[in-house]
Amino acid sequence: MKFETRAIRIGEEPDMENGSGDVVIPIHLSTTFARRSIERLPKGYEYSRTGNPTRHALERKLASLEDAKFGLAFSSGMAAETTILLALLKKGEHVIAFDDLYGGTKRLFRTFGKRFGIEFEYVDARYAENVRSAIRENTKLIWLETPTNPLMKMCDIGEISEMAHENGIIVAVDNTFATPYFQRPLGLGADIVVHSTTKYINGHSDSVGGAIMLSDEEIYEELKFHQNSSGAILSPFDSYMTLRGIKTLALRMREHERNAMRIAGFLESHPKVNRVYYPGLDSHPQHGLAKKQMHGFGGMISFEINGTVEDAVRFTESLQLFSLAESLGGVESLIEIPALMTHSSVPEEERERIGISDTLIRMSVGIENVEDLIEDIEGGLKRL
Ligand code: P1T
Repeated sequence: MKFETRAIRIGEEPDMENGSGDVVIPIHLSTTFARRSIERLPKGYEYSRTGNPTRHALERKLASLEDAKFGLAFSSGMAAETTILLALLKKGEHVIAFDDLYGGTKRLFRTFGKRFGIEFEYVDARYAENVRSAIRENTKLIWLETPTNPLMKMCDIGEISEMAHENGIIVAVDNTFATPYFQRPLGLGADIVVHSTTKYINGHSDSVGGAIMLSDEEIYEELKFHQNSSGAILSPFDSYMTLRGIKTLALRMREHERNAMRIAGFLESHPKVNRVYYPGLDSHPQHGLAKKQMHGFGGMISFEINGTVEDAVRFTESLQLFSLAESLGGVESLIEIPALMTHSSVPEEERERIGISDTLIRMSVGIENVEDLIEDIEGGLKRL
């Protein structure tokens, strides 16, 4: 079955024998499930934190889209990330992470590492040799985002996974920016895929959620145990919303990309724009890698305007169609300044070192009409 078909059909097969043949999975609100005897659970469900039919439908769909055996749906992307750390790491272990990551992920690593005695080491994973030279005896996990938030840096998932496995290290990839429509890390060699489903997967900015997809049964059981223990589950209503959103993932991603390509080209040729970070541009230093490991380039663009922080703030505040807001991946276009918003929790000198300047602007290009979007940006740049 192809991607578009799976996005619509998997997990929501009408139940013609025992159910009423719903073509859309119902929202199962029941917190508990009655059984005939202690040993006989109806369809395996006992208590809704442990398992819920609506959430299960979503988990099956998510797993299918990432070519994974197993899926788990969480109450947020951060809840999914926390569960990976809880399930896999113990005191004295070492984690290698890409130096450009979502600010909240770095905040989690910082606080978790300090409290539980785990060392997180950041490397520029664009160059796989940097990852190799950071590997130690006690390295347990390599954490990657590709493309990264917000600088759109990429790393070679296949090459890094190979060197990780030679050393018995687990590789987790945050695939939120690319989505499984454009990139499937498990097929490239990674062990775990993590998502903030709040973004493209749900796609409509009306549900906060997270997900983990993987095929290793042992790691899956460990993650499931910790999810159930901590209770970091997605609600039945949010599971339903996300199931509904996913059905148009392919359509939306094609349109996000088409609009982003046009806008990236427009920005690149504009005299008031200094630099554009978009993997689909020939000028992106890793355009070749993007073509090799992705099936498309997505809808996220970062860029530097030729001006001061005040100019950047004025520009983002002056737009009409791009809402000034954190988050990304919804049908509506959003704009933000990472240093002041999504990445403000990353210490200033660290931001400087990896290239997140105070004038860097990040755009989540929506699927409105692209001419309207360009007119909005053009007007904002003119006012500078
Ligand atoms: O917000 P939440 O669903 O908990 O997901 C966290 C998260 C994880 N990974 C990536 C790559 C992310 O971008 C995020 C959340 N990011 C934003 C809110 C943002 O505006 O960048």
